[in-house]
Amino acid sequence: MNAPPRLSRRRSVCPHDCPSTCSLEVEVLDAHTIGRVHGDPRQSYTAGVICAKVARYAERIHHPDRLTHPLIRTGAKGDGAFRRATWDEALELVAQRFLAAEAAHGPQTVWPYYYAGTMGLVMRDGIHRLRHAKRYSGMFSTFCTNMAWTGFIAGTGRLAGPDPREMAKADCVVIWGTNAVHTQVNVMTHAIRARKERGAKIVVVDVYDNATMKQADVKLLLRPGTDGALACAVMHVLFRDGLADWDYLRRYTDCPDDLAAHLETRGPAWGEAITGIPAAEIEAFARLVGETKRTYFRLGYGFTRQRNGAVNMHAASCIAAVTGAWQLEGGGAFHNNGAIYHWDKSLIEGHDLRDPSVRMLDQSQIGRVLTGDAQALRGGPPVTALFIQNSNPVSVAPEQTLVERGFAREDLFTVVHEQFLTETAAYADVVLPATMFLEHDDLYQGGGHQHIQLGPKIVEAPGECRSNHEVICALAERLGAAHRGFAMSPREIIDETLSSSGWGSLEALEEAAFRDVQPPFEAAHYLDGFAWPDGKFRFRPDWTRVPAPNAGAMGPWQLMPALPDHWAVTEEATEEYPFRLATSPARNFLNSTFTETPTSKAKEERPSVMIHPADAAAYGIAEGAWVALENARGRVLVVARLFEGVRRGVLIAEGIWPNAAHPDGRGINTLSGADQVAPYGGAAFHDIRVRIAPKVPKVSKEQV
Ligand SMILES: Nc1nc2c(c(=O)[nH]1)N[C@H]1C(S)=C(S)[C@@H](COP(=O)(O)OP(=O)(O)OC[C@H]3O[C@@H](n4cnc5c(=O)[nH]c(N)nc54)[C@H](O)[C@@H]3O)O[C@H]1N2
Ligand SMILES: Nc1nc2c(c(=O)[nH]1)N[C@H]1C(S)=C(S)[C@@H](COP(=O)(O)OP(=O)(O)OC[C@H]3O[C@@H](n4cnc5c(=O)[nH]c(N)nc54)[C@H](O)[C@@H]3O)O[C@H]1N2
Ligand code: SF4
Ligand SMILES: [Mo]
Repeated sequence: MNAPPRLSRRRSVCPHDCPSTCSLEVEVLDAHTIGRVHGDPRQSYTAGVICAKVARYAERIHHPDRLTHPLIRTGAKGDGAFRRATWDEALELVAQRFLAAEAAHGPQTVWPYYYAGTMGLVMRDGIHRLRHAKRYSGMFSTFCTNMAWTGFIAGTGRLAGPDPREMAKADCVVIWGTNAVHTQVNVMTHAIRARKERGAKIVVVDVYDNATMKQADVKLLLRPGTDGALACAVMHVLFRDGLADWDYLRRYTDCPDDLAAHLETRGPAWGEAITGIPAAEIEAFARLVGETKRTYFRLGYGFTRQRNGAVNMHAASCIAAVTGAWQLEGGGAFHNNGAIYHWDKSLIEGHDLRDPSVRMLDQSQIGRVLTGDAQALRGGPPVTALFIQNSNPVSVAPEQTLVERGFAREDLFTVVHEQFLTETAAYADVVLPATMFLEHDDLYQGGGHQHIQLGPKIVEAPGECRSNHEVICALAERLGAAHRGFAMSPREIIDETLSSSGWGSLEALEEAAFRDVQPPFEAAHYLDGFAWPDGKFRFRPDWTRVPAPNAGAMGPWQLMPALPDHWAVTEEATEEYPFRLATSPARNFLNSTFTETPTSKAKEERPSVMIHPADAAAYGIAEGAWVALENARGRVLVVARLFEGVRRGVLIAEGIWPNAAHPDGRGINTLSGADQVAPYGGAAFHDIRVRIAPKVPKVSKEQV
């Protein structure tokens, strides 16, 4: 009889783009193989709990389709025909083509493109060092955080808030516009602890009765893009009924009298007309948060993916200032802890080489950039060479019709460094195989908590995979880019970055695996004042001066309301396009990641759309039928799911499926727009108007 394999458990961090950034314990079977992945109970935010898709990570890391050696295209663009190549041949070809493109059009014709496949600071952000050294085009990141961060900072002045573990000490937890059960399961751990131990109420605000709302005591189901109206109507009631904390307002906020006066005309009936939530439910919610001072507002990203998203985030964060919830343990508003880490990224990103005159191209407008839109190109040269790490734009970027047309260009040279042959990689001229997080060393911060964590290399990568850092350094050498960071190991970079940021050494972090850097209570609750020069929370933000990660106002920012309001700039339904579509996250996928793993695919079944049964009846649509959603940007086929938990006129399509999973090859982002949301850009992925095509399309078995 064979002895069972000896298990060792190694500590790591989940690298995925998820606010939970869980501490992990990984079962290691041998130098190449892992078993189950567990949440580390020693890290108090993870508290031993992780999502199912990462618990079964063995399916992804040991997937038979992983890329294990470089590939060079032999077929037409996008058809996925490649031959095997050596690293030397592939890197030589890339360098030669990048240098030729630069000679023909100048360095800005090369566009390094990336996002958050891994959130490790070394592997994610090292690409900046290469682009600064070469003066390649920059990228203005707009997929995810712009409206949310800008809207939150508008009030507080700082991207930070009360310790997320305090959710467990709240008497009411308001989970607003985040489907935490799908997207950041640990929020539920702490919220449910508050309910169990303190009888706390859990309120969920969303546009459908999603997995999180199913666990709520109070469900607030609103129309997409109307959260500002809900927040205003709630604050109206608080002022009207004497539930506003005037001592707090006078001491800590900029213009409470103006706000109270402004809200006089924005009561529950006004709120009902805009949000669709009955006035009595708005009143009850207002009373709950007004009488429960220890209310923790956990504000998510989802409700900000609207053209008025920044205004809505700011409005929601204002409620805690009106009730004075910020003062108490378990009270206040939290979105993300980005500001507490104060990283010195100069080594990782090569800041000493930065040239501020180099153009920044909008990540979400990649379709427009690649199809030669002069405005998107900022009047500069065409992009003729792309270098992609950590992102799958042919699936995740809006305006997919343009994106694919751009990637199909014969005069575009595309390099994709990937773990799988994604739909983006299938368009590449050169594909390079990438390591996964357990196969390289990296450093992580928690967005939804307060830990710095180390993810060391614990298994060998398959085949010839190389890490992002290795590829960046190898390219730098061939492209004549010089910086001392290109000659350092990831461990050396981690050590120096930790110490220059004031967080000790690699050795110390290695021993502990993570470090809790929660700021003191007074600072986290802004008891010493908010992070503006006068220390006051801003009800009246200066939208042009909100410190945002990227400079320069965008979108129709001049039209933004001065005080919290319903700002009617969303892609409203019309007679021609009578439905509002949100493209909410699927539980078993993470953006387009995990769409390759068998269990996730099986659990999600098919690309589908949730539709209210009365709307379905009006169109003669039966459960399980294929329907075509259309707008001015294109058309997408999905399976209808009849669902009572969505308002009439609203459609929900969960998940970013591969385009090829849709019968005619058009994915959900065919329908989303890439116009820049005010005031600092961003993509409105849940703010889409569509119609249901009158003719039900015929879908043959082979197409599915
Ligand atoms: N399983 C899974 N986990 C994920 C991801 C995933 O795709 N799948 N994505 C990861 C990434 S990159 C991120 S940024 C985070 C994001 O995580 P979240 O903060 O949860 O944001 P979203 O996933 O965009 O959407 C959350 C919810 O917002 C709702 N919503 C849409 N429009 C509105 C609105 O106008 N008002 C309100 N109140 N709600 C609205 C959606 O229906 C959805 O239920 O999750 C991460 N985790
Ligand atoms: N319709 C719709 N579209 C959306 C959204 C939505 O809610 N609805 N959400 C948007 C949001 S919030 C975001 S953040 C974006 C996400 O967009 P992306 O950042 O592009 O996210 P993923 O689709 O997860 O793709 C990440 C890719 O990186 C690869 N990868 C992972 N680790 C590494 C590594 O170490 N090295 C290299 N070279 N590659 C690696 C993975 O294999 C994967 O293919 O999508 C956006 N698109
Ligand atoms: S919940 Fe998020 S951070 Fe935690 S394991 Fe899952 S994907 Fe990773
Ligand atoms: Mo995201």
